Amino acid sequence: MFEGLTEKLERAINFFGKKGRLTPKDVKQGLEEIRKALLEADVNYKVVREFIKMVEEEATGERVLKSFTPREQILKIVYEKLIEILGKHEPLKLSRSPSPIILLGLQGSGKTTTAVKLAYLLRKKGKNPLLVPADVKRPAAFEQLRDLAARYDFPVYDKRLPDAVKLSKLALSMAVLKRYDVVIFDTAGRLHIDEEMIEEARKIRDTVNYDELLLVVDAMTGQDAVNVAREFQEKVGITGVILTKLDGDARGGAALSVRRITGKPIKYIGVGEKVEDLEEFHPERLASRILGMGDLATLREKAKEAIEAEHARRFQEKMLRAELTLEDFLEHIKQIKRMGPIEELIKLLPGGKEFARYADEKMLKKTEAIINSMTPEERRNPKIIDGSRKRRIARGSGTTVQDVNQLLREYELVVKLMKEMKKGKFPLRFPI
Ligand SMILES: Nc1nc2c(ncn2[C@@H]2O[C@H](COP(=O)(O)OP(=O)(O)O)[C@@H](O)[C@H]2O)c(=O)[nH]1
Ligand SMILES: [Mg+2]
Repeated sequence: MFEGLTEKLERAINFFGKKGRLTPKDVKQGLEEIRKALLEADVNYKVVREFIKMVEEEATGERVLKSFTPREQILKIVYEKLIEILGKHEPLKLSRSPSPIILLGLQGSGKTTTAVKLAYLLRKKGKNPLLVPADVKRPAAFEQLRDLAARYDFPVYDKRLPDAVKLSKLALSMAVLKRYDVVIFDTAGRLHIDEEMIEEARKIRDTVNYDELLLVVDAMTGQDAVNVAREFQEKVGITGVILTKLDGDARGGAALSVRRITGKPIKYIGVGEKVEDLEEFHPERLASRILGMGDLATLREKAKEAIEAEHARRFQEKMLRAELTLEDFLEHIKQIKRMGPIEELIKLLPGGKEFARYADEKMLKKTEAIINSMTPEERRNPKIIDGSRKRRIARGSGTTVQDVNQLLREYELVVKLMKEMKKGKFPLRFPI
């Protein structure tokens, strides 16, 4: 996947490694290399321009971490900006039962294969999908879907009608009746976009009250894929894109351009011919693949360490003085949250298990609300929090007195652990 791009970007990024300190001129020159790498990978020129601008602003800005070499800094920035350009992960919308999902796209883009792949992914999530061959013109299209689906025991709507719109309508009623919870429509493609195809897509769009109208595009076709996506977006309107054949020698241009050019999210990526070869799109994963993993893992580690070290130092100081306030407690929990893979870090924490619950988003919000409803005095000296204060705090934070009690108990537990640690009862395992 993206070998050419990975190699070229690596070379461009290594360019920054040669220098001890970077001058603005060095930065310009390095960026020029990155720009070339992206253009050669067939990334849309507007997207390239935007990307370079984003990287440049960040690279010459203040927010650079001092403990990083210039090469590491640029790698980090490029990684973050790739993620931004690729766009956010947006889960498939399944708002009702059955949820209709329409697949559109040119012939050969991978619609039929993707329909079955999607059914496969959805079944793994406990769904019961029905496949609908809405390409009524080519008998072979029906047979292809039927045969592929049969291998995995997926039900296929098998009524044959000359009208794709009528067929879609009937299939949908059948899905309601038989309680399928997702209906995937595999529509007719053409070699090129033409009016007839657009018209049919619009009709099906207007007939089926869809949850998703997904365009399947072949990533190997680079900017052509992006142009097709733009045209579909303009003429039919889509809710997202599925990029197929990213396993081949796709250069990366389609993947990196499609979100910016169409404004629509990439929802899935096809990474092989097999039915198992469809993945949910996650920008970090794709960006990691583009940049090569090993390098990034080291970088991530280092970034984490740099941030942790500072936080840990302050936290540790307070701990050793055994004067952790509720504010510190909250900051500490937030910090853990920010650092990602919670489980790993939890293990390193003093009183790790007690903290684990706070890593949960809801719990964190609650804790934050409770602490925010306290007066500064209460935060510094929780001992003064009596019954009436507890009631006030609970009311103010939209929680219950039990919630407040629980937080205070856990805080006390941590303070106790700290004291024990101070006495050397169990060893400090820092950072964090
Ligand atoms: N390597 C690879 N091949 C794919 C992928 N998705 C589809 N294909 C192949 O692309 C060809 C066309 O796919 P098909 O589903 O028939 O496209 P449709 O005409 O849009 O329905 C088939 O040979 C598929 O096996 C993918 O993600 N990777
Ligand atoms: Mg097909």
